[in-house]
Amino acid sequence: MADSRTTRKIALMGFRSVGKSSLAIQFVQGQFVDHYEPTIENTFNKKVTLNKAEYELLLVDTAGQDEYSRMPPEYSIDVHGYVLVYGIDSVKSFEVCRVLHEKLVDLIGADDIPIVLVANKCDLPAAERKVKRDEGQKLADEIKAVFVETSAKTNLGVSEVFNKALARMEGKSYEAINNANAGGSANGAKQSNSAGANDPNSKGCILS
Ligand SMILES: Nc1nc2c(ncn2[C@@H]2O[C@H](COP(=O)(O)OP(=O)(O)OP(=O)(O)O)[C@@H](O)[C@H]2O)c(=O)[nH]1
Ligand SMILES: [Mg+2]
Repeated sequence: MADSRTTRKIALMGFRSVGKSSLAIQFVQGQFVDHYEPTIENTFNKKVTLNKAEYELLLVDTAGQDEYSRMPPEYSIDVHGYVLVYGIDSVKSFEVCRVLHEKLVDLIGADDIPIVLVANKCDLPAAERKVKRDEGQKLADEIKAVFVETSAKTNLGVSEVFNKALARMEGKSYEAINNANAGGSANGAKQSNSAGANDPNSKGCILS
């Protein structure tokens, strides 16, 4: 069993303005900030539990990248998993995720990298959606990533992203976490259930 101070580092990456910081802030601080302030680099930390073991999650909130950005070598050191984010209203941001994955494979030299692919801004009206859910799922399958649709604005799927990332890094299934937490132990769920099918904001989004 992991000791109580096990630290796991997750890098949030993706094109500019897709909501990386908003996802981190929603997960850690439980709030949504409407105004946009480009990130240089920021870190957040939060304790979470997996199978009664406590982990310190360190989130590295990176500056937005594009297809030409150099992948900083430090993102291969001490980073245990990656959250690649695109906005469902931006095809460009979706394509950048594909390129970032290629760059990560080159940098790390392996293709079994723990990745969660996140389709953010799911609260936007259907008319603004430019990337279909199926396209997101297909890319996730191609890069062997877990796929989650989210809204940092409504908190849809946000905790699921980080819990699934941790489970993937630890080689455990997300269902195993749910079962472990269902027992109501004191160390149990720190996951929001607000992203479930009953969430009125979840309309149009199906969580994987
Ligand atoms: N509607 C909606 N807007 C969002 C969502 N997430 C983020 N935004 C908005 O999108 C803009 C960019 O959000 P950020 O979280 O700063 O994006 P970022 O990816 O961190 O941007 P960079 O740091 O420049 O790479 C802000 O105006 C947010 O309020 C979401 O889920 N839904
Ligand atoms: Mg940011």
